[in-house]
Amino acid sequence: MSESLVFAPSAAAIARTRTTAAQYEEMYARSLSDPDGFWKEQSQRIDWIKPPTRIKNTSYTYPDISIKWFEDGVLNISANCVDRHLATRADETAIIWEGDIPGTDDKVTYRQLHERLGRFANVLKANGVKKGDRVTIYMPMIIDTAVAMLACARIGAVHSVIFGGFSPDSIAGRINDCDSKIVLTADEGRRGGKTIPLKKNVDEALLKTPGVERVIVVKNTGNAVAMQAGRDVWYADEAAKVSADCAPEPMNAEDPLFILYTSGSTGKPKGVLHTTGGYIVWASLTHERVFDYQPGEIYWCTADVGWVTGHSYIVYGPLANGATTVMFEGIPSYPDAGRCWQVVEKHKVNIFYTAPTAIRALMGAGADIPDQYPMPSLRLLGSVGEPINPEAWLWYHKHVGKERCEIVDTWWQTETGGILISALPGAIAAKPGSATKPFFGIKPIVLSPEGKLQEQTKAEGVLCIADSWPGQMRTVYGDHARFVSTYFETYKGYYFTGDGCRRDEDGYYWITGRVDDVLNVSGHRIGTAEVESALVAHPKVAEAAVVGYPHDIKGQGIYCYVTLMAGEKGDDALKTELRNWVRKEIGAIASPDLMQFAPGLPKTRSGKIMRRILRKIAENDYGALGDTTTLADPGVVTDLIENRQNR
Ligand code: 6R9
Repeated sequence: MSESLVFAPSAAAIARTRTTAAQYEEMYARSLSDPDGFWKEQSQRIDWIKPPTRIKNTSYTYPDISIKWFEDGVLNISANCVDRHLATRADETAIIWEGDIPGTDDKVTYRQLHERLGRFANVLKANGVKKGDRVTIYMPMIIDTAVAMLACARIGAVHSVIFGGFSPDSIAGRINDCDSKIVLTADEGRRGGKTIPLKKNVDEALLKTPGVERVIVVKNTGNAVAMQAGRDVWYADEAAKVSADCAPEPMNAEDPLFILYTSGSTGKPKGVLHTTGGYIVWASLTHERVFDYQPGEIYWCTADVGWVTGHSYIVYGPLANGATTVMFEGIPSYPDAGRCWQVVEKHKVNIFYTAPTAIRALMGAGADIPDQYPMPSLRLLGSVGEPINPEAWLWYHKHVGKERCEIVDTWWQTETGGILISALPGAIAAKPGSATKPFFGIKPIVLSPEGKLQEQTKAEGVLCIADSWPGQMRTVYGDHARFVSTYFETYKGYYFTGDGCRRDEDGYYWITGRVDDVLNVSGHRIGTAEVESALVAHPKVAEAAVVGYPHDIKGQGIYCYVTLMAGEKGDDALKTELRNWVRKEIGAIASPDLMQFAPGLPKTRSGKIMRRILRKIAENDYGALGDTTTLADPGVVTDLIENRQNR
């Protein structure tokens, strides 16, 4: 139905945009035909200590993948995000903080942010952190977390932010993987009316991390927490001992900026590594163009800084552009489903950027809620994290945007550093459900699953990117071979995104979801392999297979098939036990939605689990199982269908 719907840019968006339709076409063409010239010009948006003379030096030639941008440039990101705004907007608000508890808020100006990050940087130095060291940040959505990230960038330390929802075991794995000797945390966080025991989780994690020497704890809720003498210190005590004056460390463009762990189709989460120069050019340029950000506007991205969206579009992109960025500690449904709209009106937000899962949840609460809020300040809406279904798009447009706001559906990944496919307001017409057109420098290509290039405009297949862009990840931390094999081995010569897509006759891209064993649950990436290995680690579980199924709110739900050890009884109590076990092993975000005890799993004669069949049964689409004759024991399928959980 909705594929024929087209929303042309409004007159208001056209009148104010930084990028007209003609400029988009011209700049896009130039970015592909003359990347060196184009990116040299774009790099001038950054204050370099030494401007780069070498622009693009990248190779997608398997297996010698090498990605370098602006490689002889020298800069400091914290200086770009803060210091350089002091001359023009020192007393303007950099960050507005809105607390979980309605009525609690705070803000910092660029001048205050400068002071706070300098002091935090000196605390890190005084606690032994040096350029190149990895610093783990497990903190709530508070201003100090942005300060801590910028403080790392100030001194050239590499931060690894871990989402507050991850369990102690997950924290430990990430700390050990990057050999981080220091952890920054808070006593507790707040979210949706609950407190999150951050320090307690760190204490538990640290039982399994021999390398951690120091924990710096920010006082947030003020509730009592255990402090281990010699290891744990309060941030406030440390801050009192140092000055706020910390010169920015000159960093090479290719020096690492941060590691962010993300799930893949196999194995443990991998440490996606981003570097300095290319990342900040990409984050700031995309933020400016995709949101058509103009000075003085209030911009709110509802993500958590524990995800890449929080890195690029709460902290680095907006601050590099001198924006006012909102940091929200809470969740859209607390204390009620009107919270976001209250916050938009309270802070006069102009640009609102959220995820389809949140939109669908708010949709479920009823249109009469947003209808009570005129939200006159709103100008632009954004969506990220998963495909937005046209129904949710239309609801967002009507009830939140009042049919007056443009919508940008932004497709990108942790690996890409920033947005790769999105409409530009005032330049590219929207089609609900399509991420629309590629950003400058991005050449998406569609391949058949077998790897044949689909040259005609209208095509369907897997989505790859033909060449490098400045914001691209550089490697998997500590495992370059995994970087090469994950992204460059299957389709040689291209970056493989892991997503499927369709390109329509207008050259618009429609992302259809992951084609690998990665689930997208409420916009969070979860590897089926991770959930499976958590399940089989339980003493009563012999084997497990995990697949996704369509879920009204979450987009995808987690469906687990579990084969128990001989003699174990599969009942509801065990389901609860296993669910809690997965939450403990990974975190609440990986909590199984449906669980089915299966005496056997469908396998080929060579012993491979036939996931296609398990997916179909989980989708309650067992009439279309396809060929099951290659199964070692076709009988197991009958039992699986009879006992399916999604009906
Ligand atoms: C930024 C972020 C990446 C995966 C990606 C894709 C899905 C993200 C999307 C989208 C359709 C969009 N995805 N944005 N799918 N339309 N606008 O979400 O990063 O957590 O690494 O997830 O999310 O499947 O491959 P990350």
